[in-house]
Amino acid sequence: MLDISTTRVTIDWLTGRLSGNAITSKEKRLGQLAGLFRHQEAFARMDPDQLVYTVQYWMPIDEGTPGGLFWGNTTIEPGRVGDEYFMTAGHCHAALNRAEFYAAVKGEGVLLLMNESGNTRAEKMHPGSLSYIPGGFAHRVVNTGQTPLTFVACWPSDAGHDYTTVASRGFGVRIRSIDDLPQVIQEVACGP
Ligand code: PAN
Ligand code: ZN
Repeated sequence: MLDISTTRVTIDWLTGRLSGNAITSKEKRLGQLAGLFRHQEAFARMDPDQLVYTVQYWMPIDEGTPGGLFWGNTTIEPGRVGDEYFMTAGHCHAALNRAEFYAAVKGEGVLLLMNESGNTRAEKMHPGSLSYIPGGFAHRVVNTGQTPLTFVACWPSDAGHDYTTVASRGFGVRIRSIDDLPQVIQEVACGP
């Protein structure tokens, strides 16, 4: 007789949280995100220890292995730097033709997707939204709501992460609160 084993990892679908020994996690606090937000003066006035987002990963095989998959979740806290909402740093995959799924569990937000020509589009994220991020598209998530935004993600184990491209060129747009509503605004230098 064959034993039926239990899985090494479980998901709480109400929260997206992963449990199990194989899970790793990371936190991003404001102080680690210098240069990300447009309004540098507002940034300088805020607590560098303030939590912006947390990530949990399950990497069942070594990073870089072709043909495998990784699973993770991200929770972005509600908040703003000036009129710009809290968001992930954003990246493109180092292997440019590697895609990814994002599915929102809780909260409200916007996924920014920028192709290699620098054209950006924005997609709503809400509980149940499922977004396909094609290979070659830089991706960033913005929490436009009053509560934490949680989404789960699945991506290839040989995708890799390139943060320098997004850090230097941005997305061409920013999601800002204008008259208390999230708006996609073309990037401009921070004025008075
Ligand atoms: C996600 C992201 C996660 C955090 O797992 O890594 O949301 O965002 P940053 O990596 O931009 O800080 C993913 O897209 N993996 O490929
Ligand atoms: Zn990714």
